[in-house]
Amino acid sequence: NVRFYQRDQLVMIELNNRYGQATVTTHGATLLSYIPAGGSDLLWVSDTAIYDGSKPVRGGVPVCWPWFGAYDASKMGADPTDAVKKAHGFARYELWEVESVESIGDATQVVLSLTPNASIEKAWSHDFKLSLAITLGKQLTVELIGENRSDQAWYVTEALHTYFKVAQAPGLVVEGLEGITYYDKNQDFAPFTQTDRLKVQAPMDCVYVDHIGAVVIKDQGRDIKMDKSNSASTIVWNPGAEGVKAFADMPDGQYQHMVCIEAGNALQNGYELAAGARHVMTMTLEEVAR
Ligand code: TA6
Repeated sequence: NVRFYQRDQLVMIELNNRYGQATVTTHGATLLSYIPAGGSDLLWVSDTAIYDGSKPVRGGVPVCWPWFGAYDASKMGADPTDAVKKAHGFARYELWEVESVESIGDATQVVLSLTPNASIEKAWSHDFKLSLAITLGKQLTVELIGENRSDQAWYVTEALHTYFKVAQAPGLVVEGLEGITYYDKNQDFAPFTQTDRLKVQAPMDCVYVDHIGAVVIKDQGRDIKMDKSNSASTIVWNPGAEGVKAFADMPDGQYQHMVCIEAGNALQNGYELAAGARHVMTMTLEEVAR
């Protein structure tokens, strides 16, 4: 119930069992598809996504680590390397190793890992191990495990940058963020409070902080639940009709059918990872009955 195949330059790993199907590529450890048995894909991938390894595949669940968004030298320190700091960290640009593929009861799990290499060392000077464990069971569980293998603490921000496939993004209702403070990137990160259920705007680009619970996406004909642990931020992004034009790997109209709702630790929810310490952030996805 595990199949390896090639798509253009990328290696794909497809898990299949009684609970459905999940596909991940070793490039960036990006999960690209999750289809619960009898259902349809929860994840969106762009029709014009690039599979040649030159950039992250646009869609699925890119891994943003060890920083989310732009590199913040005030928090993370002036790194001795002077290379350009890629947006959302380096992990999603790298080729990961397949560490294990196994059955756990009736679930199927694949674990991918990343350790320093020549290209990472140009962008970040610390020793680490980053792992992503994807478990296809009754729910889909994604664990992002960061380990500090250096002799000093460093600061981490991160996200599982999940692109959900939805019938209609503008106006889409998302429950679970009521009462939460968010910072709006489209308004210079000004703070606001989410008073009611969220109705997704296109465009929107907001980081909800100190939010530890689940969200439920009220898609047409189905509810999608995203739960998480050790994640204190939830990020919601849609580029909108104008913004989408800046993305060469996203056809203009498709912003209407995707929304990023991300489990993360961003802005003030970043944390120090002590020398020798390990941090596990978990996200679970499932379709729930109405
Ligand atoms: O998570 C939201 C965000 O940071 C947006 O600001 C937007 O730029 C998006 O991610 C996509 O980023 P990317 O680097 O993948 O083009």
